[in-house]
Parts: sequence; C-alpha cells; structure tokens
Amino acid sequence: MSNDFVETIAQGIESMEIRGAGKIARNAAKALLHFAENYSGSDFKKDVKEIADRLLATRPTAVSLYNGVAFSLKGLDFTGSQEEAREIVRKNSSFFVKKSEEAVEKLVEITANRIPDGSCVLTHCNSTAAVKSIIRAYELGKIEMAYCTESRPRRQGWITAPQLAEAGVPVTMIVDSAARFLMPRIDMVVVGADTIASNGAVVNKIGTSQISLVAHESRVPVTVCAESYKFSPLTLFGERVKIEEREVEEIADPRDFPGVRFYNPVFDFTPPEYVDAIVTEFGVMSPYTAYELIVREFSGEALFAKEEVK
Ligand code: RI2
Repeated sequence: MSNDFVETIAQGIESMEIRGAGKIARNAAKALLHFAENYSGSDFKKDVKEIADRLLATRPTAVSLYNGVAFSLKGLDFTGSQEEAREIVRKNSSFFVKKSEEAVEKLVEITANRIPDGSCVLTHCNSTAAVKSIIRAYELGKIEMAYCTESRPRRQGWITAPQLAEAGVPVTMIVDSAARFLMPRIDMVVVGADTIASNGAVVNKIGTSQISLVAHESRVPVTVCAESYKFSPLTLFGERVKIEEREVEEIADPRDFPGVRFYNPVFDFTPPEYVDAIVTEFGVMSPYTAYELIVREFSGEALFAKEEVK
C-alpha cells in the first residue's frame, strides 16, 4: 500500500534532500507515525510492514534507519486488534523521535566538554551531532578555529561551514586533500557516524578513514559523535555493513570524459585503532567496547531500554 506522505519522505531520503543518519531515522519514524495515525485500510500489520520495507530500501548504509524502523515496529507481531497494532506503532515511533532528539542533545554536551580549551577542531561532511558539539564548545569558549572539509563529492562542507559561521564559530573550509597538511594545527577531529559495527569500526562519510589515519599519525585524537541507534545489532553475528555507491554524476558528468569510468562509494570504514573515543548519549566510550553497548542496548527490551514507552 503506498502513501503520499511516506513516499515523499522515502524519495526525500533517496535524493538526500533529507540526509544525515539521525535525520533519516527520525523521518522514517515520522513516516510510520503518520501512516499509523491516518490508516484506513483493513490489514494494518501487513501494510505497515510494506511501508517499513519501502523506507528501508531508500539508503543502505546508515543503521540508524534500520534501528528507527525496527524500534517503531517493536511488538507489532504480538498485538491483537488493528487498533492495538496502530497504537503500538504510533507510540513507538513518536517515542523514537523524542528519544533520538534527546540523545543528540546529551551527547553534544558531553562532546563539547571533552574538547580542550583553545582548540582548533576539524570536522568532515555534515553531521548534526558533530556540528552541534562544535557550536556548544564554542559557546563554552573552547574553540579557536573550526576547520571543515569541503567533503566531495556532494560538498556537504558547504552545509557545515555556514551552520558554524551562523552560530558565530570562526570557521575555515579546506579541500579534502588538505587534511594532512593541516593536521599539525588540529587539536581534535570531531565527526559523526552512520553506523558503528560491533568490532568498533566506524562507518562514516567517504574520506573519514583517511582523515582519521592522518590524525592517528599526528597523534591528534579523533572523537566520533554517535547516538546509540547508530550502533548496528546486525553486525553482532557477522553481517557486513553495505557501503552505498551513488550515481557517478555526483563526481562529474561522464559525457565530458569519454573512455573514463567513475566510481562513487560514499562511506568508508575507520578501524577502531584510529578512533580515540565514541561519544553517545550515555557518555564517552572506547570503540573497542562497541560490542558491549550493542548487547546491552539491543537485547531484551532493546533500544532506549531503561524507559517505558508511553
Ligand atoms: P548526523 C551523514 O551521512 C554523514 O556521513 C554524517 O557524518 C552522518 O550522516 C551522521 O550525521 P549522509 O546522510 O546523524 O550525508 O550526526 O550520507 O546528522
């Protein structure tokens, strides 16, 4: 069963009009909430699962999308009446949106406090969690300069730089390939995440692993801002994180380069040895403890375990 509101959100995620791992997850949950609230068909359970599949098919890498959808449908199979089924999806999805927004606010405060006074920080791509953390650190008087990469191919640095500038943060944009030259000036790299695997590998926008490698070489700490729903329970048993490949036109128009092939993978893996800390809404952790967090948060009562869904 298709639905206009859901389809608009699904297409928005596919086209990256709606983007950022957290926003993707919240928007998918909002789509399910809207579907549950406005449903007038006769087989809600079947239809909502179809809608969930449509949302999950939009982008493959950020596990936040999977977690947001899975949380929204939690308990659905144990409901009786259609009303009960709609109610549980309604409650779960609105709870997910609220808790995920709170998680960002909590981790922002923790990350900002971790940034040393007088810091030059470097961020990559456009992560709400990382940008808000840098802005908060600036409000606390800790930022001398925020550097951001252009982030090819989609240039999400063009989103990050004005967001920082509008908040009053002194900001300098560099091209991605200037990261190593710049690194001696940097006190901390602060990035977001799309997925964190159970072995502590961080999946984030393409180029993150190069920057982290260079930071590691220069003994510059890398802090990853990632709410708990960016951790992947799917990787506990060896499922691989699928790296999205997008259309090559994001790099260049192939018609301008006869005989040339293009390749556009948009995420990469940063191994845990290049990550100093992951900040979640629960606090600061080593990437090597990702497994423990996943087991704790995604078993039994699962995500956002300690509070009742109201
Ligand atoms: P927040 C983005 O992916 C970037 O890779 C960013 O670092 C990550 O999601 C996390 O973003 P894309 O949707 O959830 O731009 O912190 O491909 O906003």
